[in-house]
Amino acid sequence: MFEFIEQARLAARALVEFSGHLFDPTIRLGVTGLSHAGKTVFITALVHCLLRGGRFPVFEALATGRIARAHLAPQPDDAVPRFDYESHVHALVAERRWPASTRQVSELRVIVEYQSQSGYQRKLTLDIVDYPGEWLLDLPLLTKSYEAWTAESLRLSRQRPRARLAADWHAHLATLNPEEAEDEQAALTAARLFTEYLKACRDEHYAMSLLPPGRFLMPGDLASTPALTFAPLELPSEGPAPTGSLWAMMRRRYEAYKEVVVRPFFRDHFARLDRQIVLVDALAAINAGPDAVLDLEGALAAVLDCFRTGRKTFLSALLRPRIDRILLAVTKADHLHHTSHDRLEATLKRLTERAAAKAEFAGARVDVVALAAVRATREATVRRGRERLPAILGVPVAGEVVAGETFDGETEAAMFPGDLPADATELFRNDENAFRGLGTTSPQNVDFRFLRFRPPVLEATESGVPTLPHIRLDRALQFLIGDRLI
Ligand SMILES: Nc1nc2c(ncn2[C@@H]2O[C@H](COP(=O)(O)OP(=O)(O)O)[C@@H](O)[C@H]2O)c(=O)[nH]1
Ligand SMILES: [Mg+2]
Repeated sequence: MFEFIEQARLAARALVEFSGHLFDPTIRLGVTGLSHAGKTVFITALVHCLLRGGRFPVFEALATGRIARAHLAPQPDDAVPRFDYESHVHALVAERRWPASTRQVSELRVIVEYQSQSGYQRKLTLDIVDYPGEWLLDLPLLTKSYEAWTAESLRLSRQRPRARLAADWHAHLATLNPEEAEDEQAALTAARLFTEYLKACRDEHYAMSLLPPGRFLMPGDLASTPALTFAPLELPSEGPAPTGSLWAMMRRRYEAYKEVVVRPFFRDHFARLDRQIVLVDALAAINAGPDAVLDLEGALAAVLDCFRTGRKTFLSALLRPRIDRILLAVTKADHLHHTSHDRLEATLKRLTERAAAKAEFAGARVDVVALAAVRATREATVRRGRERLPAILGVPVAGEVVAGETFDGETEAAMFPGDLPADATELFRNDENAFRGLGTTSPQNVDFRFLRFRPPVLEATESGVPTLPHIRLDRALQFLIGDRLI
C-alpha cells in the first residue's frame, strides 16, 4: 500500500513538472560525491561558465554562440537551502581561496536563454541540486534489518586498518548486554563512540569512504535526535529481541532512522533528478594507499547501486527511473600533468567497472571524465639532473609543507607530483610492489604527492570577459546538458 501511494505521488508530480515545459526544456541535475570531492567548486564553476562564458570548445551551444544569456532565478523548493553561489564565487575569484564547506542539501536555479538549432528562442530551466554522497550510502539500509546491519558493521570494523580506529568503541561495546533493559546513557555513549569511529575512518589521511549511516557524519538539523542515537550491538546469533531491552531500543531507532531520514531523502530529492554527476576524489585515495582505494571502490559501487533502478523491489517504486545520464568524474585533475589525465580516467573506469555495467543495463548512459572544475595549476618542465620531468606550477595553500619548507600562500612552486601507474590495477594491490601511499609509508616515500594549491587568477579570453580556467569542464557540460540545448 505504501509503495502505491509513493508511486502515485511521484507520477502526479512528474505530470505537473512535465506539462509546463512542452517546448522549453527543464533539467534537474544532481551533483553528488563524498565530502571534499569538489561539489561546491564544481557547481560554482558551472554556473560561472553559464553566466559569464569562457573557453569551452566542447560545450557546443556555448562555443557556437547559441547561448544568448543566463541568469539565476528563485528555486522551486521552499524548504531547501539555496546554494550560496555569490559567496562561493567571491571566495574563489576575489579572495582566491576555496569556498567554505557545506554539509547539507542545497539548490540553485539557472535559466539559460538560447537559440535552438532550428533558430527558435528557447529557455532551459536548470535546477542544480547539491547533496552529500554519504546519504546515498544509506539506500541499502532500506532493505536491511537492524540485525543484518549490525553484523555487517561489526565485521567491517574488525578489519584492517579500521580495527585500530574502532578500539574505544569496541571496548565500550564489550560492556553492553543487548538483552538487558534499555538504557539511554548506554545508547548515547555507544552512538557517540560509534560516530567518532566513523569520523576517524573518514579522516583525510586514510580517506576510507564506506560508511553508512550517512547522517552520522552529516547530521544536518537532526543531530542528537533519537533517530541518530543508535549503534551496532554484539547480538546473540538466535532469537528475537526481548521486549524493553537495549537491543529492542536500538532496533526501533534504526527503523526510525530509515523512516525519518533515509526514505524522505530518496523520495523528495533523489527520485526527482533527471541527470546526475558523481564527483570522485580519486587522488586523495590514491595518495592514501591501496586500502583507501579499495574502500573507495566499495563506496562507489554502493553509490552506483542507487542508479540501478531496474530492480523489481519496492525501491523501484520509490526510485522511478528518471535519471537517463550519469557522469562519473574524477575531480582535481589539475594536480597532475596532462600526460596523466588519461590514466586518471582509466583509474576511475577501473574503480567503477562492475557497478557502471549494472547502471547501464537499467537504461542510463554512463560516461567517465577526469576534470578540474577550477584549474589551479599550469604546466612546466623541470630538470632533475639529466632528466626533464613534466611538472605542475601553482601557489601552494599557506601551511603546505614540502621537503621541510612551509609555504606562505603567496609563493609559486613547481612540483613533480608523480606518475600514475600505466596499469590501474597496481593501485589496488596490497603486496610489496603496490603503489605506495600515506597509509603505508612516510610522506617522502609516497608514489604520488598531493599538494593543495590556491585557486588561480582569472584567465583573459577573446571575448574580453576574464573567466576561470578549467580542465574538461566543457566535456562534462556537453554530456550533462548539451543534448537539451539543441
Ligand atoms: N586544485 C583543485 N582543487 C579543488 C577543485 N575542486 C575542489 N578542490 C579542493 O577540494 C576542496 C573541497 O572542495 P568542495 O567543492 O568544497 O567539496 P565538497 O565537500 O564536495 O563540496 C576544496 O576546498 C579545494 O581545496 C579543483 O577543481 N581543483
Ligand atoms: Mg560542498
